[in-house]
Amino acid sequence: MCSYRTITIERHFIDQQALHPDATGELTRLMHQLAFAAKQITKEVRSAGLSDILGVAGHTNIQGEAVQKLDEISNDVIYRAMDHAGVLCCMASEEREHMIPIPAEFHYGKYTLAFDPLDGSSNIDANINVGAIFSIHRRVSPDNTPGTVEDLLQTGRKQVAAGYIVYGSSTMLVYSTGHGVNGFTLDPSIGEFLLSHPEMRIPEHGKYFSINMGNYHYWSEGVRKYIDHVTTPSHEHGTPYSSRYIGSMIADVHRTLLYGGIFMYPLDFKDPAKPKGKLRLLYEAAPMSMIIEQAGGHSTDGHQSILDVVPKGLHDRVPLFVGARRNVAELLEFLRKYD
Ligand code: P6P
Repeated sequence: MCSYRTITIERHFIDQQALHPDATGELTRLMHQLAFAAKQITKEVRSAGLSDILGVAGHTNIQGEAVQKLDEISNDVIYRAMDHAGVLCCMASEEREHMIPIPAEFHYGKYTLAFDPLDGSSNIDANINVGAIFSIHRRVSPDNTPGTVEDLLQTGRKQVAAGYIVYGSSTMLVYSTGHGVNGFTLDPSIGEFLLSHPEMRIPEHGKYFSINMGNYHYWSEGVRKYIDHVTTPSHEHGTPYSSRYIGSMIADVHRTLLYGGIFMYPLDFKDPAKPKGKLRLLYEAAPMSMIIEQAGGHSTDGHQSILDVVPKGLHDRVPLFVGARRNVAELLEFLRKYD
């Protein structure tokens, strides 16, 4: 009987594929290519402090943010791992304004990939956890033709698979195809992702809240009242909770998945250029929400599940409240009462 530690991610993909008799193996190949890209980016991230790839690349992206050199490297590694694989009809990246087509010389596959190649990249120089987030949909346009933006603009509920790769004390790949959540840790000595966190479940509740407190005076009354609640000592309510905020969504949500609590990036009135909040729907909020909901948690924009928000553009932003079911329910009570 092999232990979890010896189940490689490749074997897990094969086992998952066996659950779908009509599977063609395209999704398996897609996930395998993502795992390969993760190993390549791990090598770059681990050596970033020793090679001239820290710091900014000298230009800004569609978001108006300074592009980090590792952003570009990670974006290119994922693109080159996927463009020829014959499993995608198009892609979208945080680092590219428009849809990324599959070159005409390659087969057009039946899936789309939207990704944030390096979330939290502004923290790279401080050696803080960063990572990639990915979202996969089944195309809606005819097979064997070039993909279209409509193939990408689908709700999170329709994701075929989603997940993230976090480069921390170790490299972890966490993903779901709609049948629960599994986490794999890269064993650098053999270059394999091994099943380290089978069937991940988020606790029902947690005494952690994660939010950028510097924006307190820009939030709605409901959000401020909730934060006042979780920071006010009360034996009855078991408060105050502990505050945890890394400033890399991928790391903050990964911790929330493991320990419970809630991560929040509400709509704030600080930046008129971001009337819908800061985080992007397609390749940040929706994939991370699929993971949390598949693990038994909940995710909302304050009004509806993130997974039901219909994207209108590749870089739509949404307010995000995601975490343990009881923590999110508690937050929603304050929004309903005060907003
Ligand atoms: P702030 C990183 O730049 C990011 O997009 C998310 O990963 C993170 O949660 C958020 O921005 C942090 O934003 O305004 O708190 O610095």
